[in-house]
Amino acid sequence: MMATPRCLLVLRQVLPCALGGTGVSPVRPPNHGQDARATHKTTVERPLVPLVAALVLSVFGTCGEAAAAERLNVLFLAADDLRNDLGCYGHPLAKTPNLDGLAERGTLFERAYCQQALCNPSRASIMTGLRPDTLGIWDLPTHFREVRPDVVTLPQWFKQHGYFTQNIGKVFHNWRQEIHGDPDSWSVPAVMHYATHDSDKPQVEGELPPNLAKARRTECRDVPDGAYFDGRIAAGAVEALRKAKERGRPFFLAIGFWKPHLPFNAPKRYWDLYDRAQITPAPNPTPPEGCPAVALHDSRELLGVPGRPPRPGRPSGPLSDDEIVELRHGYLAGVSFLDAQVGKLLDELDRLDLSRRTVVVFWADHGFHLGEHGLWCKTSNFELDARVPLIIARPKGKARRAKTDALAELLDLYPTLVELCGLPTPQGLDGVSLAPVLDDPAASVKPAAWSYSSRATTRPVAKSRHSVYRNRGVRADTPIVCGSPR
Ligand SMILES: [Ca+2]
Repeated sequence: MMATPRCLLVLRQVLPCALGGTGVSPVRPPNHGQDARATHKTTVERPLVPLVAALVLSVFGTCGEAAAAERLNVLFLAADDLRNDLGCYGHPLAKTPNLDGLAERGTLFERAYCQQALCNPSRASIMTGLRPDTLGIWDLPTHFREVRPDVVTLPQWFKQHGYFTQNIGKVFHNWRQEIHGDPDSWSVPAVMHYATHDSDKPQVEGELPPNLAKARRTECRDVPDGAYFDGRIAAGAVEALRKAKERGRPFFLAIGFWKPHLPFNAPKRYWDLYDRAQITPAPNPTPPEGCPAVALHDSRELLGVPGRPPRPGRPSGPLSDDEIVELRHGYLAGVSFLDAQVGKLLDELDRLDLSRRTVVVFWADHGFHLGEHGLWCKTSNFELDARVPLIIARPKGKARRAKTDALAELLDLYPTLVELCGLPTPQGLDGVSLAPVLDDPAASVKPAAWSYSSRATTRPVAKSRHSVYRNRGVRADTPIVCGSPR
């Protein structure tokens, strides 16, 4: 549940290893800065690829269709701002029976890392299989099509190989962007994918029950799941699974839940799963001793922008202890709300007898802080932000019930799912397939995992993590090899 100050101390202890080449090698920053962006013209984005794929499908005709009918489906489940606060990851309070059940029949990655603890760069990286530095995207507004118009996304690759691809909910980050999601990725238009989190207001028939929560950006109302985005997304996903079953084509169904992202507005029944008396403020509410300022931020997403007047209806400034505990309670409620929606999909998958033919993957775009290190929300490279839950469950009957310490990066999902479903692997991806780890949890496919930010680049190596800092807010700056953040 908590991150310890050990994170950054460990970074420093192992830095000589990264700089001097001793220990784990070769470990180099992959594809940094402009050089990488200029030279990384990949096969995956060449327009020739879809033409070749289409030609192959055409040539093989009905044989290809028959083969496609035998292919595995993909249920691709995304969570927003979810750190590893799940029962299956050992959280002492979290009630997440459905995700725990998914982990029971799949492989749980103990050391999976996002590529940047911010929605857009993380999701752009996952969906293209390219690092933030390869894409040149470290911020919220830049859509990956602006910098890589011909890149072939993960679902687009499946679509080009005969799959029916569909998106319900937030998969691509899209708010503040001219392009809404990525229409090229899907066989049908995405739905419930473009909004702001604060527009997730309760929708009920009749009188709206009172808000029983008091802390800023919390809401506790006795309303049904469907009052909020994620309840409606789950209902839409259940319907999509039924139609996919009828359609009979292999499918790639991407469901993006908006929780447990702020505001913490899970329906009351999920708040009621927890005893407030058992919830405490973070035991490490101050930055680690000697922590460089570049590793920290001002928590403006929750606390407001320093020096600016608070937004209407949104308090700013320090939190009281009661608020802190209520926020931590609300986060857990959101995690359980999310878990319940995932459960609806997994139950429907079983009911439709699709579990035997479907790979289920669950991931979060990045983690979150709830007062640890004096931080709220995300964008740091501490473990609580960079480390993410990742569960991959192959079709039932090949259950692993495994946990692995193998390093994994979210951009590895692209080559992993492609391999699991028997598709050709496009060249030029920055990740590697995790399939060997699914076969053997003791296996390892990479020596390092990298997380980036506009302030810092961090890479876990073996059992440690290394940092390379870039200038804060300067996207194309040459990274400064650690120890002397400018
Ligand atoms: Ca996010």
